[in-house]
Parts: sequence; structure tokens; C-alpha cells
Amino acid sequence: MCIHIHKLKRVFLMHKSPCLQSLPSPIHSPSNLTLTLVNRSLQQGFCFNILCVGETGIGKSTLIDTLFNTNFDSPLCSHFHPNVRLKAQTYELQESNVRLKLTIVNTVGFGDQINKEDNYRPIVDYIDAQFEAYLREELKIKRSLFNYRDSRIHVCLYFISPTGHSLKPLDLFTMKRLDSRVNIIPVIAKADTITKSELQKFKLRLMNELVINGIQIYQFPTDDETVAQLNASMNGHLPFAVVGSTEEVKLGNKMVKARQYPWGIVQVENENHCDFVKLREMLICTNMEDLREQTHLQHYENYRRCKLKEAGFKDVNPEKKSLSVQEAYEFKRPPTLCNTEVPDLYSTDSYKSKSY
Ligand SMILES: Nc1nc2c(ncn2[C@@H]2O[C@H](COP(=O)(O)OP(=O)(O)OP(=O)(O)O)[C@@H](O)[C@H]2O)c(=O)[nH]1
Ligand SMILES: [Mg+2]
Repeated sequence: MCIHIHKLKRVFLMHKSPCLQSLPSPIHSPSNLTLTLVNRSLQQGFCFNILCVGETGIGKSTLIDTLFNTNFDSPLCSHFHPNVRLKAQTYELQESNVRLKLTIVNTVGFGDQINKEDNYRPIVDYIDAQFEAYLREELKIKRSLFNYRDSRIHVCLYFISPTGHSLKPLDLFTMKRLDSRVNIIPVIAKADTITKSELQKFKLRLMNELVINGIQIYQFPTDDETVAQLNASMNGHLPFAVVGSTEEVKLGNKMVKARQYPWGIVQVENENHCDFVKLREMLICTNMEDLREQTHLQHYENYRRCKLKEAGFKDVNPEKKSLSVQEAYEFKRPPTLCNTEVPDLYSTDSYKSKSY
């Protein structure tokens, strides 16, 4: 299967492990150590979980097939359900010695209902359920996090309709509910259906609306000097305007992925036509590791903190002295972990007045 795993390998090699940075000066040569760690990670393989949120027929499956240069054969889903459902499919991809477990989670029926107010709920529940499963594993006496099948969502591709107007209340409401739980990368779907000048204005308006409504989208990190410049410039292109197609068209003497129209072709991988290449580079190559890290260090950490607090765990006693493990458990009050609800981290009152 031809995917861009050769680039993933480069990312692994580029990624600076924090434990390497904190090691005292040379026990082994750093290059040997780096290689050992890289090889171990490569052998072990790694997982990457993508959530695609977007209205029915907006181009979710086509974009994923285009990104990974394959046909995932996503099963046709019935759209005659009263609620939004989530469908997860896992694929094992391998190129040379790199193994990637890729899970694609798709929303089915998102935006189909007359009353869309609860459309976000199954998505939030799904994300939380994956955090919950991880937390339970972590809290087990005999835990096996090393070979734990991590299903936490690393990135949410949020598909925006190319209306040229503004974000729909459904989009605002859903993104607001998701932004404290997952790294959101917004994409303007079917960008071949909007003109270049409209697209520029649309992008600006969308970013403005996200800021006004306090919605945090994922920012490509600029703290690592090897990718700082690239990431900073890519942040300025958000939301990416994408076109998906697995159809190949002959252009000169080579075949290119494109959408063919009576008046010409839109080339998916031509940066003058759309931002598909930018998205692929950022998602699969440059920032895959950071997305995984942010999921663990920021979003899962939020979930874990709320859940343990709710369950009555404490780090310090009323005199602000740290507690032993025994004392921490004594502070824990019933009901136990299983029955507690995680409160929403952000209030969404500001959206309640919006009509659907
Ligand atoms: N113009 C245009 N059409 C697209 C693009 N991507 C997909 N399509 C078309 O849109 C239709 C729906 O695409 P899908 O990828 O099946 O959309 P989806 O979001 O997965 O649909 P559901 O799974 O049913 O919700 C198909 O006819 C695609 O060929 C695009 O970038 N531009
Ligand atoms: Mg689909």
C-alpha cells in the first residue's frame, strides 16, 4: 500500500525525545541512542486515530482515501437514522519496517436532522469513551499500557461547507463542544466549488468567527526550530481548502489526481489549486507526533483531572500537605469512578440563543 510512511520515518527521526534531552552527557553516543529508540518505536508500530466530522456527502471518505492514496472501501451507511452515529474502522498499514494502525472514525448522519441541537452529543460521548477506556487501563493494578490499543482521537478534521458565507450555527456549536477534547483542524471541503477571491474572504471570515466565539483550533507548533518556520506559515493558511479525488487524469506525460470538469481539471496536488498538499504534509508528516502528544498531555490530562476530582481524589490534604497513596484513596468519596459524569469544560451558554 503506497502511503506516505517514508515521510513518517523522517518525522520519527526528527522528533526529539524528551528523555534524550534530559540525559547526562554521553553515556552512549546520542546518535546510537536515538537510533535505538527510533528502531524500537518503528518495530512496535504506532497508531493514529482520525475523526472526520462533517455533513453527509461533504467529501469525508473521498478526502481520507486521497490522503492515504488508497481506497478504504468505507461501507455505505444508512442515513435514515434519527441520530448521528459514529463509525470506526481500523486499518493496518505497513511500508518497509514501519507499521501504522490507522483508525478512521466517521460521523454518519451529521446535520441530517431537522433539530440539530444534539448532533454534537454522540461525538463528545465517543471521544470521552476513548479517554475513559485509557483511564481505566491506567488505573488497573495490572496495567498493560505498553501494548494497549490506544483509541483516543488524535485529530478531528472538521469539514466546513464551501458556502462562502459563514460558519453554520451547527458548526460553531459542535466545534465549541469539541475544542477542549480534541485537536481540531478545520478544512473547507470541496474547495473547487468556490472561486479564488471568494475563498480568501471566506477563510478570513471563518477564522474571525472562530476567534470571536472563542473556539480553539489546533495550532501547528512553532517551538521546535526545525519546523517552526514551516508551521508558522501553515498556521496562516488555516482553514485548509481541500479537494479530494482518487481519480487519475493524464496531464502531459504523467498521471495526476484530479477532478475533471467540462472546462478543465482541478489538480488535487497542485498548490495553486487547493491546500490538499499542505494538509497532508502537516497531518501525516510534520505534526503527527505532536498531535499524538497534545492528545495525551493536554486533552487526556484535562479529562483525567476532571474525572479524578469528581471521584473525590485529592493530591493534598486541607493543610496543603501532599498525601500518601493510602490517604489519597481515603479522600476518595463514593460513588466510585464508574458512575461519575465529567462536567463540560467550557460553558456553551452563548450558543443557546442561536436557532437551528
Ligand atoms: N466537487 C467536489 N466533489 C467532491 C469532493 N470530494 C468528494 N466529492 C464528491 O462528493 C460526493 C460525496 O463524497 P463522499 O466522500 O462520499 O462524502 P462523505 O462525506 O463521505 O459522505 P457520507 O459518508 O455519506 O456522509 C461524491 O460524489 C464525491 O465524488 C471535492 O473535493 N469536490
Ligand atoms: Mg463517507
